[in-house]
Amino acid sequence: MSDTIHHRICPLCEACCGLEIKVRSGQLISIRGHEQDVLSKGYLCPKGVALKDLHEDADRLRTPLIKRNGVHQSATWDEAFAEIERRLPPIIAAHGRNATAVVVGNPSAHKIGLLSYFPKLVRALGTQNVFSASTLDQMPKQLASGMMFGHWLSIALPDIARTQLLLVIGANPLASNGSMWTVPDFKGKARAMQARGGKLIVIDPRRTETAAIADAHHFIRPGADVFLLAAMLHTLFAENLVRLGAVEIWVNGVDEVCAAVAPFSPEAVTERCGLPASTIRELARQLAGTERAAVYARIGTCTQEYGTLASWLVDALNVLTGHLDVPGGAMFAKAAAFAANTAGRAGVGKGISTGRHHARVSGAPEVFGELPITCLAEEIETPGDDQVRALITVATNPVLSSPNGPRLSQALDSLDFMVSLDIYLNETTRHADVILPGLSPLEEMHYDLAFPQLSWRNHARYSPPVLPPPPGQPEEWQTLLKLAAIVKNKGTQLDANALDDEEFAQDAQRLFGAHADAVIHATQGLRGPQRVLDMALRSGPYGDGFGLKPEGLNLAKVMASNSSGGIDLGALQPRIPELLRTPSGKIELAPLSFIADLQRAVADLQRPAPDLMVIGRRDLRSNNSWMHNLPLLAKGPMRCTALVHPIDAARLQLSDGALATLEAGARQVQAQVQISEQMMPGVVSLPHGWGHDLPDTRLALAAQRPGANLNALLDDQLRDPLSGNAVLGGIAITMRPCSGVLAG
Ligand SMILES: Nc1nc2c(c(=O)[nH]1)N[C@H]1C(S)=C(S)[C@@H](COP(=O)(O)OP(=O)(O)OC[C@H]3O[C@@H](n4cnc5c(=O)[nH]c(N)nc54)[C@H](O)[C@@H]3O)O[C@H]1N2
Ligand SMILES: Nc1nc2c(c(=O)[nH]1)N[C@H]1C(S)=C(S)[C@@H](COP(=O)(O)OP(=O)(O)OC[C@H]3O[C@@H](n4cnc5c(=O)[nH]c(N)nc54)[C@H](O)[C@@H]3O)O[C@H]1N2
Ligand code: SF4
Ligand SMILES: [Mo]
Repeated sequence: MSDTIHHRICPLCEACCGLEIKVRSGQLISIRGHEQDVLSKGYLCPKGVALKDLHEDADRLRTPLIKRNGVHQSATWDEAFAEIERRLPPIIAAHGRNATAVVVGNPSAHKIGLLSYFPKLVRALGTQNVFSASTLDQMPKQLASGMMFGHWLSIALPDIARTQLLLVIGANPLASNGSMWTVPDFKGKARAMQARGGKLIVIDPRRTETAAIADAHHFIRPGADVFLLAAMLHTLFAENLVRLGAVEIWVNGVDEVCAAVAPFSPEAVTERCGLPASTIRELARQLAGTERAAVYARIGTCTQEYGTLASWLVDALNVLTGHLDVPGGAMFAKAAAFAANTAGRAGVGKGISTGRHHARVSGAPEVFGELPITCLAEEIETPGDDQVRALITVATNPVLSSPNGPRLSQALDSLDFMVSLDIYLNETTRHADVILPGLSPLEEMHYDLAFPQLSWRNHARYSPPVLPPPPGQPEEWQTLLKLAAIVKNKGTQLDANALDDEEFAQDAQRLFGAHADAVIHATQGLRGPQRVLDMALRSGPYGDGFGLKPEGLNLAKVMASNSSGGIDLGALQPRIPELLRTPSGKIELAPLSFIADLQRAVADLQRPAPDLMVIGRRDLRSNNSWMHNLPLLAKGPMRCTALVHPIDAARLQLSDGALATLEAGARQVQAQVQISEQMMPGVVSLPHGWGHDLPDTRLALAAQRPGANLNALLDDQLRDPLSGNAVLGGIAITMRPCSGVLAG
């Protein structure tokens, strides 16, 4: 039988590479980069190749599991839904809607079925207890961008194709392949920038892979970015370097920012940052003095107690150096579908708000419809009205990915009922009473709902399924609709497609009012996420307007471009004021809550550095907590090591390769020491997502070399107060040698 070639966007990380997949007789033969892909041009990383391992992994779940007498047993879909119907609605009937909670995780961002249908489950549940990995990750960036530009996903990205200076703070795209910035082959693009005379500068407590190719790298004390950024702004004002450039007439609040950063002279912050005042001034001058420049900051600056402030000041720097919304600066993508910043009236909007409700136990405010995920354990543990008794998890493994995992694990055990939509029986789903598996990514269609809003270049790409799904196994959007129906007491017998027709009709009515029938007619023959996508593309900024603009995009056209690598919609274009959705129609440079929170940083200027702090790390061959079971990625040296500077190692009598105990308060983990000059003295780096040594999981390969769970060490009570984001770095620890042998 002859080989067939398929083209599929990789769903594993934000780079969204186009892959070329060879299939013979239903078997995967090879996976490589798709040279013609308009976004990634043939680039891929080892994880993309490992999609074959994922597809073939014997531990990946292919049937539902029901826990009976403490043991997970295979079940049919009918049995699984029946069990959920038997147990979940009575809990809601007895204790109310807030007795349920949902948590959704990172892979859902890469699944159109999950991302577009999860909100339907949330609406059906009607609970305020909605949690996600966003509060372990980018919520500060979304909050800052939302307050400044008016929508949660209006994120400014470096226009790397044209910039001459890129300042990267707390991100390591050479390992992560970019985040809140879809930029496949960052390294190639950075090298091209350097080849045309541009400079890459990295600020990170570790000399990372990205720092290693940079023109300059500066260590910073973990958690001190807000001080550095405020001092750079201070320098701009003090040295009369502020210029607003193209967005000048669209900015509110310059004077307020000037006043707010007054306490943060470079001299005042130098100790706190671990950076000389002269370096801070020089960075500000370089940024102001380079015509095409951008500041990009990511998870290192978000997962800290000043996450929102740091994210805000990054864009304040972009604005005040005249680099926002200009070629070569920090620009906004214009996605073909699903972007709120292309919907409705251009240039003005409702803006965003937070705190529409609060977490019952901690009082933490709602942000973007969610509560901080680090509140989940206490919401389950604490008795009272609205105590969480039933939980649905969707593509998430917070026992490993969220701080104080062991506490959460215990809390999950105390639930009355738990359902997980997940493809593995892992550290979190082992607590579930019912597990409902999704398909292999290669058995699903794909269109990135979020990432074209964050891409280095505008585009539209669609992937059909590479392989047919196993007979009888629903797609995840269908499973979500069935769950929603159960919660709404509609029973288990309703057909998912009929439920979908009903939902779509409602969505069309909400979005298109009097034209709803025409939209339903125009999209007939489609269903599920495909139909949602066609509607979004056709009504989007490049769309055919359901026939009004025949040259415009629709699903059929995007589908037809699959083998030629998708549709290129060009380089980033200036979008202000059209993109803005703030009530003022301006960029809000000085949101009141941010200015107020900056007082916290003023009070904290003198805090001495702890002797030792821990930060996180990513590795190209790993992906948060769930890809350690794939042979291609698992081979090679142990990646879950604690990097320690030689000075610290000598001081603490730690030797390379030996086991050490890391301790923070009452929490501790054991990890293998790796002595490394990459580290800033006083800082230790340990990756997250490890710790596969818990019982009752089904991850045979991962369990052979489990690694240490960094999140068993971290405190679930530490949050950025504005965004609710967890603090994952800069935590004070102690470290000492420990006798013992490490598996693997
Ligand atoms: N200390 C520390 N902790 C961190 C971080 C850090 O830097 N330091 N990073 C944080 C960040 S940025 C993030 S995003 C979170 C991630 O945390 P989570 O969102 O919880 O993601 P993972 O831990 O990767 O778990 C993903 C889950 O999805 C399942 N899964 C994979 N594919 C599918 C699918 O197609 N369908 C379904 N239904 N399930 C699927 C996997 O089996 C696994 O259970 O971790 C955070 N945790
Ligand atoms: N291979 C791989 N790729 C991934 C993932 C993965 O697990 N593996 N996860 C994906 C996910 S969910 C995300 S969110 C992205 C994240 O993508 P990135 O933001 O690029 O994440 P990291 O590689 O963890 O880089 C964060 C950097 O911040 C530094 N840092 C830590 N604390 C501080 C601090 O206080 N200040 C400063 N300035 N720097 C600090 C760390 O040393 C690290 O180098 O990666 C995605 N891509
Ligand atoms: S960088 Fe790797 S994991 Fe990320 S999308 Fe590309 S191939 Fe997939
Ligand atoms: Mo993330």
